[in-house]
Amino acid sequence: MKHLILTHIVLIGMVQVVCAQPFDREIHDAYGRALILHGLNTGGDAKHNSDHQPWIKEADVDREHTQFGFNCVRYLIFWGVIEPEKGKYNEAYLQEVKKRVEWYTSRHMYVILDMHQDVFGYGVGGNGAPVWASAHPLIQNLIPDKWPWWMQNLEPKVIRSYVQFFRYRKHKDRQDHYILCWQKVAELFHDNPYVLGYDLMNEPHGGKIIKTLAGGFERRQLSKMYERLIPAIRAVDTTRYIFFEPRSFGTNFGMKAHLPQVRDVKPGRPKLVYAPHCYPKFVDIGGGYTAKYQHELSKWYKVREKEQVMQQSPMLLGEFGLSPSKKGFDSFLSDLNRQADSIHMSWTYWSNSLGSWGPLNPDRTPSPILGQLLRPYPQATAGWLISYHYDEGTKGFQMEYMSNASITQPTEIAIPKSLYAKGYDLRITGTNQYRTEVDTVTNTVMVYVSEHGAHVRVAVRPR
Ligand code: 9MR
Repeated sequence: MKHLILTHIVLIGMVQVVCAQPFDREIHDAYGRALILHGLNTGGDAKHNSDHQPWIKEADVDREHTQFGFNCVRYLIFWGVIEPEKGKYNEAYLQEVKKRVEWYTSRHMYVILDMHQDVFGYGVGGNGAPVWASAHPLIQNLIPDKWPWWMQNLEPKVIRSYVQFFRYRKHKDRQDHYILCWQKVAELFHDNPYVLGYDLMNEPHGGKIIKTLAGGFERRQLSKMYERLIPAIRAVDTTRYIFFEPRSFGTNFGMKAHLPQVRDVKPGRPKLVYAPHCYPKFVDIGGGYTAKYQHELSKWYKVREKEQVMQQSPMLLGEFGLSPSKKGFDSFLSDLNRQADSIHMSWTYWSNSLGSWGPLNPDRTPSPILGQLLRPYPQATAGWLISYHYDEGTKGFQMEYMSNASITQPTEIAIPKSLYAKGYDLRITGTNQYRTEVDTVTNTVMVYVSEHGAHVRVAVRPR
């Protein structure tokens, strides 16, 4: 839905002029439908697996598509695996990525390619950047292993590596190669319509904590890196979406970002998506979603909504997740989902690796996480999506939209079968010029409305 934003109010004497500027709150498909994406990061295990691919087989992808109703994946790829030696590309790895990407796209699931990194890269105990792009690999480790993994970012050699990467004028070749690496990926995927886009850098970090928290990193370095990278990707690909993240440190918790508005350079409407992560303090690393920390989640949302208005882009919550052993994990996921639905935010859960935080146990049976992620949602809306809502208690689902009859493809709603053991009733009001179809393989309901501008209401109730 076009989101009307009051961008500025100009007072001229007693006359108040309000300038409004519209932006798309949702990602749109090639037919003009508003998309809501639900899917899984795939997967954390790829960081450590010898082939750097996630555990999945094609049958697992099929199960996500048909049984769980997911319509996308955030697929991890790594600069250091693509370009292990400076200027030499690992074509075999890219072909293996392509093969797996096609497991999704052949099923019309959307793929977001995430250039992943944690703790800078392979040369300094993390993953992401190639060894050759890191500084001082031999400086000794100072941070104890038992501390949370992201504390490794305090290692001097890690700090130095980030600082050098983002100090462009002095160490140009690091970013230049990162950019070439993205061009290589874009060349491989730009003509696959179900590759939705490119997540430029997972959880960017500036190295120096004070500078990072104070905003200098995002204002002067990260945004400049994006200003180099986005035109380079656009030279190869003007049709995919570009997903960009703020700095991770603090913003994952719910602190505000300092990233200036990121701009696209393609002709026509920009195709950018703001893609922050949500790990409110101290839910996943502390005592869980207890009364003391529940407000941290709403705080996170408030901050992100403001930033979305500034960024003028749809939002994807690229990562959120926690262990099902944490107190209140289920309320956390249900509160998070409710708020995501209320602002039409797409999401990808961290991550689908088996066991631990994953929705499946090591034997591939559902973990308690899965139940919290399965819900009806409007995957594609042929018109203006006004609202959608799922009540986990009653299992009732409602959505409202304004039909656009010039869109040839239907509105598609995922209705995971496992939620409705005895079936469900579907009620459509607001128009009588409609027909529905059900895809019994994917459990998707398709609604075709031939009336233009009808205020359509769809309701699903369990039998
Ligand atoms: O869950 C992941 C954990 O097992 C790893 O040790 C760690 C370091 O690689 O990364 C964790 O995943 C993080 C992801 O890569 C980036 N966003 C936060 C995730 C959860 O902490």
